[in-house]
Amino acid sequence: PFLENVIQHENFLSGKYDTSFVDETTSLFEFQKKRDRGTKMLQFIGNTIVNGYPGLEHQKKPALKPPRKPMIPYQQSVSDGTKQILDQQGPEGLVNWIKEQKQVLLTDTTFRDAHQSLYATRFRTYDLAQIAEATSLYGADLFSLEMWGGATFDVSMRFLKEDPWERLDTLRQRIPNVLFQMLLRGANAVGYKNYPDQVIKEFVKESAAHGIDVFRIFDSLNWIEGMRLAIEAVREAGKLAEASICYTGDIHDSSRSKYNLQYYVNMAKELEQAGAHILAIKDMAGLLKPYAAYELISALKNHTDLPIHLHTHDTSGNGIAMYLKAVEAGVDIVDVAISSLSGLTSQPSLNALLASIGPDKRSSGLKLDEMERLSQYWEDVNQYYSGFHSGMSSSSTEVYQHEMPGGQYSNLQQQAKAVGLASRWEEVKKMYQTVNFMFGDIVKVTPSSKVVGDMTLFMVQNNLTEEDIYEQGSSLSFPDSVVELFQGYLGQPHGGFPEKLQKIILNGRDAITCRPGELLEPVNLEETKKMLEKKYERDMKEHEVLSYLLYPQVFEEYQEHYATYADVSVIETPTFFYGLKLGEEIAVEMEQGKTLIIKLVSVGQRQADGTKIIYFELNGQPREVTIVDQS
Ligand code: 3PY
Ligand code: ZN
Repeated sequence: PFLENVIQHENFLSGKYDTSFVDETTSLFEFQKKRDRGTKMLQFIGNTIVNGYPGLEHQKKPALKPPRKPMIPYQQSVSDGTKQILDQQGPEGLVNWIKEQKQVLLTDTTFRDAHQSLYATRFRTYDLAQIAEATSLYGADLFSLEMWGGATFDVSMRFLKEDPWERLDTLRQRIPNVLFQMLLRGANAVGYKNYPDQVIKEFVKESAAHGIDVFRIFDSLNWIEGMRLAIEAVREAGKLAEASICYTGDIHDSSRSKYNLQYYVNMAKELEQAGAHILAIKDMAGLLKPYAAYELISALKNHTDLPIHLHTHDTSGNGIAMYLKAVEAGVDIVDVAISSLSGLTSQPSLNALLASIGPDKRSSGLKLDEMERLSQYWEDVNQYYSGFHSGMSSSSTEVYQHEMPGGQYSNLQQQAKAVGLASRWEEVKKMYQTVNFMFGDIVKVTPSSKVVGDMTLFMVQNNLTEEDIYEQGSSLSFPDSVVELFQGYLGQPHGGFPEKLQKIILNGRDAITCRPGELLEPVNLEETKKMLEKKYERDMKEHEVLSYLLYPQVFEEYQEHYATYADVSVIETPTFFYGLKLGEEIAVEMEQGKTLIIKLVSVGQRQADGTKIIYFELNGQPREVTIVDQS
């Protein structure tokens, strides 16, 4: 205000005094940006109180009790684990160690696939971090923790408004002993489309530098050409390349010979040749049945020298039975989730598997009572996220028909709801199966599964049958993702695309058969970094540049959110989703040693201009914020 008075003063305006130094000294006009994180946070909480959290029914804050957390003795030190073996002996040393183990090794997927598959990936770093130390202590005998990649990258920025890299750093700091594992969608990285080669290479390098040890790499069409670059990048980073075969169909169903035992054996050999350290069987939908598993694992053990890591989803309810047969056949590692986040579209229960293997036979060093304590924590945390639950309440062998990946089930449901098809979910599942066969019986896993899902919603929404597609053909405007799949931009499916449908969908457009990465415009990381630094007027970290390159719009929206509301990842989850109740008080630790005490005092009436004033106390001082009521 003082400066304003000066520059509006008549003597100043008339130029009576020499004020040219004001013009020449630009630093006079560089004001420190107001960085009141407290007010920004109140804006966020106020907005949630007035408008609700996107995607959740706007409802009163439910009564949510704090989670039961295992008590850990102060300064209890954790035992060394697989992380130390990798760091000391390198990938080959670790592979040899795996082969020497008599017990079946376990990967805990609780931090990634379990909540991706049950709660639309919405678990926040806040809740993962709270249990990280106990997980490190009790889980020292785990093979790995799958805790990153897949949908977590996108969802954390897009919906949770937090930085996925910070999640990785936070957990790495708290869990120093167990290998960290991520899911990498080959040339699609953690996205839904192919990225330029250099982005893939840099992404792997940066993820490794932030603490990822095991990269489970897959291609959504089982196309090995789409995986080679990632395998090489992981090897170069000195980490473990776990190359996957995505399992689809049923090797025991003679009417569907496209994906038979020989197909999988051939693929395993090719992956071994391509440089895999470990072979993953990625049964993303949970289609592998117990006796088929015995046969498949036995055959792969006979034909390759690689340790085998088996992943499944318990959608049918056959998960534990299947694992027991796989253990009998000599599988090296299996994926399980802590009991309260297991079952249904998630992984089979870690606790149940431990109990069923027993102490004598291929048993791991994990203790059931300690796993139960971890499970209690998650049982309580689940209630925060109940609004995102898939709604599936019992296992169902229906999955053997629709073949929908566990990680897609709750997401497709949300998508269907968003386009007004919630009441037609049964139809959606049937159509998903139809679309799979129209597409030539393809492997369905992100992103190919998303394309099948997009085509499914398109057909149900427009009341189109399979016949309609062939009859109305080129007059239809197919979803972009469907066109791109048939153009070859996600790679090539086993056996090629069905020609008739491809012709209809392409409608004169070209298709490619080479690796999309060869055609994509290379990106210049340095220039992108400079551009972002200019735009946001601050230094950009390498990993931020990568977040931008993978998801430009999501990254920009996240930056905007951060500028408006500051770092909301520090707010406890019930408040993040539901705001505060009248009179409720919470403590928010902004950073170590800096805590804000926030209390909601009252919520004003809606005013003529459509806003509401929310009255808080911030560290005992009255503060109010004005929020636009969007209802
Ligand atoms: C993902 O890619 O996110 C998956 O979980 C695939 O199964
Ligand atoms: Zn999975």
